[in-house]
Amino acid sequence: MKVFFIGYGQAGGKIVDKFIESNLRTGSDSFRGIAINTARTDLMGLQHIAFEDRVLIGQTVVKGHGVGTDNDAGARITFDEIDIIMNAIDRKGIGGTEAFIIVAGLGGGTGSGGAPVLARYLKKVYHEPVYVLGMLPAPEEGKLYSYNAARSLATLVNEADNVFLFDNSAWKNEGESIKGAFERLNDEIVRRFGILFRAGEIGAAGIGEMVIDSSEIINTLRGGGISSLGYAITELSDPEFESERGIGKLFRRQTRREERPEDKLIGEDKASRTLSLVRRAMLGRLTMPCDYTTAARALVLVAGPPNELDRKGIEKAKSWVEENIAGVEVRGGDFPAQSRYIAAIVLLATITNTPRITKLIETAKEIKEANEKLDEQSGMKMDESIDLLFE
Ligand SMILES: Nc1nc2c(ncn2[C@@H]2O[C@H](COP(=O)(O)OP(=O)(O)O)[C@@H](O)[C@H]2O)c(=O)[nH]1
Ligand SMILES: [Mg+2]
Repeated sequence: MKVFFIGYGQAGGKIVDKFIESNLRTGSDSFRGIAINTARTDLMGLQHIAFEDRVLIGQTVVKGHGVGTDNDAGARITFDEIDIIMNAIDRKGIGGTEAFIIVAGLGGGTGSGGAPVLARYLKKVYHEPVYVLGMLPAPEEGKLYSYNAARSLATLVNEADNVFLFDNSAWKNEGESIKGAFERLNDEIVRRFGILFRAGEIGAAGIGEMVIDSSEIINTLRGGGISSLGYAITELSDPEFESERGIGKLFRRQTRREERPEDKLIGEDKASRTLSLVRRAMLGRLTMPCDYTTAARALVLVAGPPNELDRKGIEKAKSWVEENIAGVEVRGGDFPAQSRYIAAIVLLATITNTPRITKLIETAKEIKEANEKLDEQSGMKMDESIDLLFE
């Protein structure tokens, strides 16, 4: 799929920077991207997004120093300077774009407040779907971050065509600081969503049996709401490695064959390997932990060397996913890629009943009530401005 990324705020910019890097590394032309921020230093820290594609907004208001955790300010500045942003997108050129993806951390200020406003404008101006890839804050970041994330998410599900979530708190390790985890988490994000967003790309690795095209991703996401992604890989045995071994080759080869049935996978075996990989992807840790049985639609994608993938495995995996989710629409295909690994992703689209989001909304309500008490005391209304923008 040809994707136009807009990295909004610090987290968004860093992650889009990595998507662009992966594009440069693989020689693909599927991704293009720009970064938008109120903080100059965040933009300066990027490495792969071209300088002319880094857009500083709110200069007259915050003078390049960012909005902190004030997502009202993030929304207002975006609203006031939407022309600057839309011009930057135009200048980059949207030719061939099949989807816009706004990437933002939902707990902060610039991305949290700005992403919903930008989503609304993009939808007004362009026909292509507008998706958001949002990162949820960890509770330890503080209640204000949860509050921001809840407000941003509530608005985003109305403005965007679908919201992919990644829950920072589910992905950081015990004892690891959230800041220390970001590099690693960003790699996990780009690895998973990179496969999904690249699906349908015709690469050097040949033609797959069942290559999916962008419209299948778009149709899977049509229900809107919130979506989550599962991922698993398996390593293929390496025949070159084996032939490099000298003495005892014969013996070793025989035992290896017994130990590593993957060496000679054919037909049925290949299919069950695909099925078990897809099961691992869906039952393992999802980008947004959720009850997969609530998903309205799903998409299964298996990436690897074409001779290791087969139609039957993907069909089996699709049926298995269909038996396990709420809806009956399960799409799927393969993605030829020259690799020592086979990777599977399962997109669970339009999920409901996520305890993490229920918790987030509870925290937000507590804060809202506390704020209202403060408002009464001070005679000011704190919670009006962002809501006003969307009435
Ligand atoms: N996964 C991930 N999350 C991040 C990263 N940086 C910040 N975040 C999250 O995003 C939220 C917003 O932070 P930030 O992007 O700095 O805010 P903004 O610049 O005002 O949009 C934080 O509360 C974190 O939960 C990052 O590099 N990776
Ligand atoms: Mg920041």
